[in-house]
Amino acid sequence: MSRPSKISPLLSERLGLPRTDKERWRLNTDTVGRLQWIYLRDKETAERRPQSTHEKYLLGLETGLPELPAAETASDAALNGLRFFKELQLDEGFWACRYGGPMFLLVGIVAVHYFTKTPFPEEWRIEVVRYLTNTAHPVDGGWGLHSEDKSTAFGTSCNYVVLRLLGMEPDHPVAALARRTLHKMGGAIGAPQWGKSWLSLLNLYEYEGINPIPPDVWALPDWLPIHPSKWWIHCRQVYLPMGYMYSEQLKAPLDPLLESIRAEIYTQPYESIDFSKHRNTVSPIDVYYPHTTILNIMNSVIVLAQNYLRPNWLKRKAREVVVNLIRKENKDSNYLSVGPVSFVMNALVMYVEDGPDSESWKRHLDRMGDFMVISDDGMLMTGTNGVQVWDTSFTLQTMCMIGAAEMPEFHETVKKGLSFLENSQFTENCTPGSYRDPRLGCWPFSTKDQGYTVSDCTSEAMKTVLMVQKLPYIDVVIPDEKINPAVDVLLSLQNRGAFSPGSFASYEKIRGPPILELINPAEVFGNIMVEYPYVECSDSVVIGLSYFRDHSTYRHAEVVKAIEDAVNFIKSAQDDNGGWYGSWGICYTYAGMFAIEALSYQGEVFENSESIRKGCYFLAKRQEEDGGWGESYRSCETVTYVSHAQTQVVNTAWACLALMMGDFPEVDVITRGIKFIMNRQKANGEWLQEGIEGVFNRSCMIEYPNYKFYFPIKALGMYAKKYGNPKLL
Ligand code: LAN
Repeated sequence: MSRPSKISPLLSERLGLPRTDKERWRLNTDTVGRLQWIYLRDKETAERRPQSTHEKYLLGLETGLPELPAAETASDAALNGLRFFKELQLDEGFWACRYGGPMFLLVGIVAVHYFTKTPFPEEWRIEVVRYLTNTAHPVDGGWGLHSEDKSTAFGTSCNYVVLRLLGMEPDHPVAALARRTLHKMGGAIGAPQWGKSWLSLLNLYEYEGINPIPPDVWALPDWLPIHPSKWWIHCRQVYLPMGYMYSEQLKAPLDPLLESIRAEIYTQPYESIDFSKHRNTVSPIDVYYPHTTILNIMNSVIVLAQNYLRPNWLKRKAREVVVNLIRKENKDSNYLSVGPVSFVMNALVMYVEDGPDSESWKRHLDRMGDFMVISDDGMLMTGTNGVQVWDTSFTLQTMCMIGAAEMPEFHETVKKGLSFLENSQFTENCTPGSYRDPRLGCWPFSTKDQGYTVSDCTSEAMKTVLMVQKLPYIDVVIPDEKINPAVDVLLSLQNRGAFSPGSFASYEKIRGPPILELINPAEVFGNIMVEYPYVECSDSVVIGLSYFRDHSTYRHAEVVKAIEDAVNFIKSAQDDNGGWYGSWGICYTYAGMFAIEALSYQGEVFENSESIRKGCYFLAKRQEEDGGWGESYRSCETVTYVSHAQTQVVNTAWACLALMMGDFPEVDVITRGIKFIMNRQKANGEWLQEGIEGVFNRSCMIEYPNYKFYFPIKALGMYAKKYGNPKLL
């Protein structure tokens, strides 16, 4: 069951909660995509630097962008959309957004500030309190794993603690309601392992009540199939510092505030709880991936072993190995780490290891703001340090595909975007011994500084660069010699042998056996232990390599073979009913679009391809009465198509794109979808935010606010090109 939508006016306003002055926020950026919101306390400084259109838009302020001539055709609507979206581009060429959704991140950054006695900036404090107030469940006042989730013990315990640490009194109506809901779920004792770890750091839980996170596994020989270097990158980068916290039993000193929180979040007195009996206590509402018997047995054995058999030298050795790897991760990611959870944990480890005056801790501190974004409902912590390269790639591709890139009014947008992609290409490999693959010549999802390439991000960015550089007014800034290394990496990332041959995973090749999932200890996430074959990643790589195949003869035979093998994988991943399950977007509409696009690049269309026929019918059957599509995030959890209560512009754009790329003969179905998109467009060319668009690990949703721009624009523009741009409205 999803939550009712937000009530207006915002709860924080109805309750009269303090807020900062929206007109004082500015977004600091640099040429490699850094995003940092700063608050100008001084009025005069604020006046000297007027807010830009994108800043106003992101803050939910009036942008003053004009009404555009009413669209009659799909092409008018596409161009109107682009005219609006172009105004949101930053000078450095990329687009910003609020990359929110996950509701378990703030606890990390607040806990690390509290532990290290680092003052939490006042404007952040005010706005985080507003955000949590505004995102609390409208009925029960709790929080879930993500912003559209039902309330869970994880979300509610962690965010309750955040509010209390940030100064909300326990009898404040927001805190009181959340606490009541938490108690109904059995209290904070039912938080999953990650929640228990943060609570333990804050001295609000006891380490003996957490299932073991032995850092010692890092000291095992790395050829072993279970060695963490074989795990999915996010899993290994989170469990690395979490293992350190666990092994060193890091704990904030008890103080009166913590003591009173201890008394608030449980259903019995803190001292009366035997924490060692609660390693496996997780609120049933929270559980997505229950423990397996193997995991439970393993945990019990490790608990005994670490209490009685773990020699001190092993503990020391493990600590040394872990800290060294964290230092490498910091260097290779410019202190950002792969994601927000490992980022704050690594910061904590550096504080403990190197001290409050150390360079390493200060570098982390300087990065904290890269994850904090201000929006109309408050301030949140983002899922990565942005979506810069991903959004820029799709926007530029869209402009090329629909012919807008050739129009003089968009030349600057394209040039700036290309220059950002140029600045974002990796120019160095990672530190040896960090278990990282080559990345030279590749692109990231967010920024070059973050340092991680993803198969599909490289492929989509590469395709974009190739497309843009074919435009007559563009100088080639990334010549073939600089594209070829990206192709080398893409080819090296294709899975071979036992693990879904032909497919592509996300950051790396599949390194470890999927059976490792049996020891997934996180309770709330699925598919985290190793890399998996992802249909969308495989699609994007096929699309990029196909484009490259027609552009260059470099490693031609291998490129052709890689495409062929990946296409076979894509076909084998299609369900009997014609759908493809999407792992990173919601869900079947998302993956359907990518898969059909990939196949269409091989000359497959409805007429000649069974796979495309099935894929098209799968989508066409799910069109709603009003001509739109609406897919619920529940599709991701249940692995079967679930309709959303409301039709959605983004799902509709994906479905229409799929049907057009597959050359679906019932054009009327597509036309109704296109009209639906046009009807939802505002007079200034924009579309408003609807349901959440993305997902990870099957259970956690994440926002992609710019999807509502470039995918509808692409669908409209493609429709106009393909069907002669008839008058529709
Ligand atoms: C992302 C965001 C982008 C996404 C795509 C490129 C869209 C995808 O095709 C491949 C996987 C990738 C890169 C991806 C992986 C997991 C991420 C990084 C995220 C969904 C954004 C946030 C998420 C990360 C794991 C969140 C932090 C939470 C933990 C459980 C560590």
